[in-house]
Amino acid sequence: MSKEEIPTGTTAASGLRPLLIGPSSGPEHPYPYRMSGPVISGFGRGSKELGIPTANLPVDNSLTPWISSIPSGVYFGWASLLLPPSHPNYSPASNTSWSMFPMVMSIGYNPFYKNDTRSAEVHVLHEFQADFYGTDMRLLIMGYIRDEKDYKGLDDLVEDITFDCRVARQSLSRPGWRVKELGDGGQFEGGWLVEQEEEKASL
Ligand code: ADP
Ligand code: RBF
Ligand code: MG
Repeated sequence: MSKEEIPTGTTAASGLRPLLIGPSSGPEHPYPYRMSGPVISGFGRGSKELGIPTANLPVDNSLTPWISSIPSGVYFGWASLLLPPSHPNYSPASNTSWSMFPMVMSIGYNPFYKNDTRSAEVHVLHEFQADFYGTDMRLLIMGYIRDEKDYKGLDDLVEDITFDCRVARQSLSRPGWRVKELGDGGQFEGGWLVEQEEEKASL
């Protein structure tokens, strides 16, 4: 079997890194994982000033039992936001109230900052004109990029995160990884991202 050539790039702290994750056919077991919840306040470290704002989600073992057992690290996939009509970026896909975007995220303890609680934070690969705290977010986590690392300085951390963003964009642009619901040739079944919430059974 001939090996496919995988494009690479380099960063100062991590050297040679692959730009594509997984086979072109699409994500493999156990992916995708689903996660959802309201966007909450994070550590308030000014990630936004670094150009890498992260929308934090509650880490709740009862809602997402798998979260305690998956390795800490950097993941990528799709984020769906239920933005209110008053938000400047309100522009849902057709037949739904949700808007979909590619994303990169970190799950873990941020060794560079030595957190003592496990966080899940998502950098949405889209430029927003306003914050969206409190908005419901759904995630389809499609794959794993790398382990979380400690860094000598903030510049190295930011360079690796910027590279993660390139990996996510390139990996998700393949038809087997792009969600059908975007309507532009994607083949991956992402219906859950845009489903209306089931009517709550009345008690
Ligand atoms: P916090 O510490 O409260 O998480 P951040 O500096 O990480 O603060 O900023 C996160 C907030 O920025 C998100 O909750 C969201 O409202 C907003 N935001 C704006 N653009 C983005 C984006 N592209 N990805 C994620 N969050 C964004
Ligand atoms: N924090 C770390 O300590 N080590 C990491 O390797 C790391 N990787 C990240 C990758 C991505 C894609 C994102 C969104 C965050 C990552 N973080 C990591 C968390 C980062 O330290 C946090 O978002 C800070 O608030 C950025 O200033
Ligand atoms: Mg954050």
